[in-house]
Amino acid sequence: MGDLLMTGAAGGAGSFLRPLLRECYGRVILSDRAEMTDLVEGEEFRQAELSDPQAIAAALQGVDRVIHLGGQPVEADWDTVNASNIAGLHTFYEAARAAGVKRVVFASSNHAIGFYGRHRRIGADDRVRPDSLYGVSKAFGEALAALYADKHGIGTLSIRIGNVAMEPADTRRLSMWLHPEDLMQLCVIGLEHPEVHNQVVFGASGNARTWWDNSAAFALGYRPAFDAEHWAADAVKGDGAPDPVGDRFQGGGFCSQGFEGDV
Ligand code: 15L
Repeated sequence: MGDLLMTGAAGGAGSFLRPLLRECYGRVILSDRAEMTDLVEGEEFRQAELSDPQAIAAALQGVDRVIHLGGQPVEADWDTVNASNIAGLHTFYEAARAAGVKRVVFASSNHAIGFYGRHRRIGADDRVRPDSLYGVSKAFGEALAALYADKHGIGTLSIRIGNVAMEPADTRRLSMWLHPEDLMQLCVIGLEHPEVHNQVVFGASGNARTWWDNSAAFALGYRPAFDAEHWAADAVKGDGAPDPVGDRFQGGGFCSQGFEGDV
């Protein structure tokens, strides 16, 4: 059996997952474009920038399963999004194919479907409605994952992550918050479940106010242990000033950035 690699390991979700991965797998290879110096027993570090095919190939040596969190994590200009999340993701999948990787957990995002209204309940098969160039790049990532699954046999679980944090930060997050342990559960499903080929699931805990039908994840055995509602009284204190556009849509402020439509 090959090694497990996690890209984007220095980021927020990566930092939450590190101890959980060590506990579950004992050994994990971490990769990030930023240098990481706080390694502990069971962790190895391979520095790589997604736009550098040689570095990505070196990071993937001996690896057969990847949690791919790396890339641009929020909205940015086209060149930045393209370098990491479009061209960079293609570089990553090509290197993964060449390295013989069998499974990828792809960190997609709620921003691939951010322009659905908050009154809508959607499932993983509803069409994408990106709210930003970043959201478009995540929709592209889901499509690239489908191609590499169907054509090259790399099974991928694309997780449309809501917001990973210890507690929900505001009213919007009450509907799409994801506790790190629930994220870990989804990652293990993505890495291990024999039926994963090219599935899209929602990365959300068992939130009472959810906007998402996550039956695709439940069918794979996902049993979230947390519900944002438990923190509802505190979460609403995190709400910012009213946003007439963002407050209507699931993607929140990503929708109002540069918005020129009708409110
Ligand atoms: C994301 O996709 C981002 O990576 C994260 O930083 C948050 O902005 C999150 O979405 C969110 O919508 O809360």
